[in-house]
Amino acid sequence: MAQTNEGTGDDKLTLVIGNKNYSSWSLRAWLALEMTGAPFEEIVIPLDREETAAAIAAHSPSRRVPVLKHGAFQVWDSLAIAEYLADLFPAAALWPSDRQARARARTVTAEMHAGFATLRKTMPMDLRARRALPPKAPALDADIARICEIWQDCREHFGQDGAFLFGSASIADAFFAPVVSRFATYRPQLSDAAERYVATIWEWPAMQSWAAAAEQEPWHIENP
Ligand SMILES: N[C@@H](CCC(=O)N[C@@H](CS)C(=O)NCC(=O)O)C(=O)O
Repeated sequence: MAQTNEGTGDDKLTLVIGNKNYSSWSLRAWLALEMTGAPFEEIVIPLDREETAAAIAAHSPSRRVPVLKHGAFQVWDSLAIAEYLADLFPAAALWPSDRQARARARTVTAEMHAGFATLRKTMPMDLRARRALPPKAPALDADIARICEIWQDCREHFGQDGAFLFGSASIADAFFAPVVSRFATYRPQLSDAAERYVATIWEWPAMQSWAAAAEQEPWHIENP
């Protein structure tokens, strides 16, 4: 298979994702792609089934979703996909235009991408579900507190009176959207400011259409 679409004229965008109820990494890339306004095809692979690994391997060298195909060219990993889309669609302003706001948006996005292991493990995304909060644990409390601190700090210093972290929706919001879904499922105690940001993300039309599709999915994973 050709490794690039350069010169081929094939500009079709396809996003291969996991099922929407469970795939937190896919949600990030999907929201970034929605923000571009570009038409794209979506291939949904249900996770945690016998055929999942082979189905993903047919599209993704990393054996992980999401993977973006731009013609024959592939980009895997949600952050690399978001960066590729920001390059491809500069007019969509996926990152804030101010240099320091952009640096901060990249910083908190990277922090989300690389961290919060306890929260990921103990509060897996299961968008449709409403569950009891996991047993109290300092590491989980620290993850939740740090996320709320990031939200408050971004809104206070870079929010420009908009409802999103940097005023209007950016890749940073796409990366925190799965946390919002987790908070809706497990209902930890949050500050008023954090609750307002949770509401902003839930009301985001792109998030609503992802959630509506998740509600319709037929698959169920017992212990996601
Ligand atoms: N760092 C990667 C992580 C991707 C990842 O772990 N994806 C999970 C689904 S959310 C996956 O593909 N799991 C493979 C499987 O369940 O077989 C990214 O940001 O895209």
